[in-house]
Amino acid sequence: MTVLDNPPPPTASEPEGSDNSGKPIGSLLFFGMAGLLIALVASVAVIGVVGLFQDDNDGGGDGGSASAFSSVDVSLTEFSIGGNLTAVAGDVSLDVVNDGSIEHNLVARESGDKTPLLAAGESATLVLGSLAPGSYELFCDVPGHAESGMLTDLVVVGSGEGGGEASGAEEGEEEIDGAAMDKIMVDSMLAFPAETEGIGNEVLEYEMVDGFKQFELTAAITPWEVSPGEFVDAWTYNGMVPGPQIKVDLGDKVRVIITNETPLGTDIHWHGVHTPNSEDGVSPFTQDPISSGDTYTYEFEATDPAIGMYHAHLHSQISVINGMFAAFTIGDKPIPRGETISGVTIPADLVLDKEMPMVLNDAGVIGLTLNGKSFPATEPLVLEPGAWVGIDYYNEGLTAHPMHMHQFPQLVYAKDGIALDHPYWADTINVAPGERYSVIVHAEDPGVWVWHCHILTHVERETGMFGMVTAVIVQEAEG
Ligand SMILES: [Cu+2]
Repeated sequence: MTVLDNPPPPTASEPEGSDNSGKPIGSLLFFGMAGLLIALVASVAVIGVVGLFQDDNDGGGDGGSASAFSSVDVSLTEFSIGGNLTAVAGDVSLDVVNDGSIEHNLVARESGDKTPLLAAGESATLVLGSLAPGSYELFCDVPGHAESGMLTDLVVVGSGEGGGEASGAEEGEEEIDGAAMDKIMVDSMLAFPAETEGIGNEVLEYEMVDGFKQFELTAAITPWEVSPGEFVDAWTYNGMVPGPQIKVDLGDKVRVIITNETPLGTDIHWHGVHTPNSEDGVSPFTQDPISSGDTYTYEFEATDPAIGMYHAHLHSQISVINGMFAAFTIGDKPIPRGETISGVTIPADLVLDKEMPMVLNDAGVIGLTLNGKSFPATEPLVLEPGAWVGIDYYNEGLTAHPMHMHQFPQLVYAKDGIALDHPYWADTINVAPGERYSVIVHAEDPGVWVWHCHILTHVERETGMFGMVTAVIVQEAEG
């Protein structure tokens, strides 16, 4: 269901809803994203014009000629395998370029042939030998990458075949159907915002027991709808991705009881939170692993302010990237009220109209996501004009993400929960794994303002927009 199909009435009293954005959203979103769209069409066009050609001496009469030779350009990015992945039966080789920002390789499933691990910008040729018509699976075998999207098929057709995408490739060049690609992209964008089951980051309730704020967590593998209709087996705390937020006050005594229903041992590390060494959650150094089926209790006093995270430490490359991560906050955030930064004065009596955690991930079964959801299932930030909003970025993934907000500068006032002596305004904030950046934004201008990771392959692929995109939606002022 798109917003255009079924616009619900705007509801001024419920600015947080993801489905109250009203009829103009689709068209506004389209124009707001026009730049991205153009960038995508241009980049895919480059990828699309690949050399699917045959030797001159393949005279056309002999459909299965062994002289046919296809060289196919393949582009590796986080996390997809791009290019016009078709070839003519005969000798096939792949010219593989790592256009991403981290290491990848390319493996042919059937033969096991593979390129070396390619650093960003490196290339290699993968010679596959003589291939009969059929489908040949290609993937990146860096752990987690195939699951995140780096899995595709090379389609090999007979040289006399006219079907499919190879039909226009007679004289060595593939025709690009630009209108069809435009439609795929625009349709994918107009699906925003889409509803899915499950919302992460719910604030976790506690009980007061023996003077402790006592929180309970269950770690388990549970279904999670990452994008509309796409359910994955996520590793979750209390069934949600990101896990529930824990918020306590300075000086609180904190008790967290975790029951481990995952098949692996686990622990909880309080990332960016001051604790006694015994509570640091790094088995086997500070505790034994919490075996599958066991329950374990952490206790510490919240002695220092924190804008932190909690996540598993043992087997983190499985459990964390698959969903076991969440926000942990101690005390008030050090917003620079009354200060003037680059000529802009923050009101001394500023009260935030809304706060939003923005947890980034890019790997495992969760993949490229904002708060556990891939576009168009990402939640928009819906605001009244003139609203002040606080956003805390947390990166629980494997690579950095430059988070760009259209129109509104973001005032960065804390890094990893530590107040900056010199806060600064920025429209793009590069958040590396493990980092947290805390910002406030003054959203003055109505409209749909796209908010996304600026690694463009983290937001678009040939099947349309996906991944790390959402929008700030500032509603029209009430007349
Ligand atoms: Cu990114």
